[in-house]
This record gives sequence, structure tokens and C-alpha cells, in this order.
Amino acid sequence: MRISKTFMAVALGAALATTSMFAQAVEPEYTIGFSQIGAESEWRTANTNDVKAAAVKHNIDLKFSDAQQKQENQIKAIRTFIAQKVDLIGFVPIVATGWDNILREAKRAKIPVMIMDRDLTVSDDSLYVAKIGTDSYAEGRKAFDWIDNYVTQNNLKPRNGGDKLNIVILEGTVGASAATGRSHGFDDALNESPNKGRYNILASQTGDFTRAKGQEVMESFLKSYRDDIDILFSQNDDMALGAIQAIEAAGLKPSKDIVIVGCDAVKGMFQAMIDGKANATVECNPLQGDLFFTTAKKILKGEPVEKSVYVDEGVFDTTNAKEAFATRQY
Ligand code: GYE
Repeated sequence: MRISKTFMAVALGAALATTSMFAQAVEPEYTIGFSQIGAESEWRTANTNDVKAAAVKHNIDLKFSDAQQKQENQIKAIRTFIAQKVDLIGFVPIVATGWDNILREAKRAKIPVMIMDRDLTVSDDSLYVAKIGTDSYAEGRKAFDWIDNYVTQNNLKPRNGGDKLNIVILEGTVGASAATGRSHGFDDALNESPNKGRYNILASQTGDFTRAKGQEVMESFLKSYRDDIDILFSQNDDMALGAIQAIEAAGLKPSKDIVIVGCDAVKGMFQAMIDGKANATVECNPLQGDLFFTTAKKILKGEPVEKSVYVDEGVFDTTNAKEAFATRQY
């Protein structure tokens, strides 16, 4: 078949028109403002990357703001989103309290608000439409249960010859639900355990969810109790990784002299388990972007959504770390 030049020109023109029509069709469906806490941990970086990628996939114009670990910056960002008349506002509450006023401003402007990852306490639950995140309380319980099981199976004895196993705790950011939830879950599981009498919590202090602070606080624990600490529960993996450096610097063997359990299940912790320097980590899934934007779109279309959803999470330890590592996304 011979194709005439005219036909070619018409066909080309049509193709171009289709392309530009298509370009118009991919105009962002909604504008969403999102206030992230900062970049304090490997987990947070994975969470941020996931939110940004999911926004592209969901055809959202994302206004992303990093609060550099300060609640006042989050409040400012939310106020800016309100002024910009975005369609919906999402944020990760760095701490649980202090949000009532700004959320009332959003409500007055009729902008729906969604919460991601951490929990918050507000006087009126209608100040946000939906919350998706992780169950920190359950994570704390899982951490203690793993320890209790490990201690029983290995017949672990106190290093100092005393009658109790000494636990030290690196807590997360003061006032953050991820820290208080993990503390409560851990304490409740310990108090409910038939082996409760085996344990003593020797020290518990915040390391603000960062590697540097985790290392610093562990150094001070070791200064006071080098030969007494049997178990470290770190409320995130980054602090555990910092603590491992402090433990090695003190001439002790992480995972052997001191059992180390973290939270998050980030790649750095998998590597530490594979290298024999950490024992276990309770998973906390940062891949919440897809569910976040799916829920946001439903809200904006007036469809019903669940008020609160938790993502699924497991526990990893040296028995399955190597196998699981290959398929980890964060
Ligand atoms: O465990 C920690 C992060 O809020 C669940 O925040 C999150 C925690 C996570 O910085 O690494």
C-alpha cells in the first residue's frame, strides 16, 4: 500500500493532537500538602521516598515540606497549605499533642486532614478524617515477646552473676507516639509475662530516633553499667546501629555480650544481623504512600473511608534475616 504525503501529514497532525490532549489529561488530579517530620532515620527516608513516588503514581501535585524535627515548622507548613487552598492536607505528627488549633484552622477552611505514621491526641476526633500508620504499642509488645522467648530458649544468664537480666532502653523522640506506644507495649508485655521476675529495667533514656544520639546515650549507659547490661531494646534501628558502635568501642561484643533488639527492619539493621552484631528487629512498615493517596482520593470524592488503618508488620531475627534481606524494599 502506498501512503500519500497528505495522509502522512494528517496522520502526524492527529498523533500530535492526541499527544497534547494526553498531556492535558495527565494534569494533576488533586493538590495535596504534606508535612513530613524530617530525615532523622533510615526509616524516615524510606517513608519520604515512598510518599513522593506514590504521589507521582496517583497523579497528585504534592506540596512536600520537611519540618526538620520541629513541631513549629509543621504548624507553619500546615498554615501555608491552608493559605494555598490545597485540596487535602496530610502530616506526620512529630509529637502527639499540640495540634488542636491548627487543625481547627484547617477545618474552618474546609480542607480535610489525614494523619500518617504517628498518632495524635486531639480534643475532637472530627479534626482529622482518617489516619493510617503503624501500631507502635503492638511493636513494643512484639519486642519484649521476642526477648522473653530468646532468653528462655537460650537459657540466658545475667553477665554480672546477679539474679536478674538487666535491660537498657533507648527511647525515641520525647512525646512521639512511636516512642510512648513502644514503651507502653514493652512494659505491658513484660508485666504480663510469667517470667517478669527475671528482668530489671536498668536505664531508659531518649536517643531521639537518631544514630548519633543512640551512640551517645549508649556510651553513657556503658560508662555506668558496662558489666551489667544484658539486653538493649532500641526503639528504632538507627539508635541500635549507633549503640553497636558504642558497645564495640567499650570492648564488648554486640549481640553476644548484649542482646540487641531494634524496631523498623531497615536495611542497615538487616546487615547488622547478617554480620552477627544485632539479634532482632520488629518491623515498622514505612511504605504507606499508596494507601495514603488511595484514601485521600476517596475522601475527596466523598466516598466513605475507615477512620484508622494500621499497616501489616512482622519480626525478623538472625534466623531469617539473610533470606528476607534479598526482597526488602527499604
Ligand atoms: O520507627 C523511626 C522514625 O514514627 C514509626 O520514626 C516512626 C518512627 C520510626 O524516625 O525510625
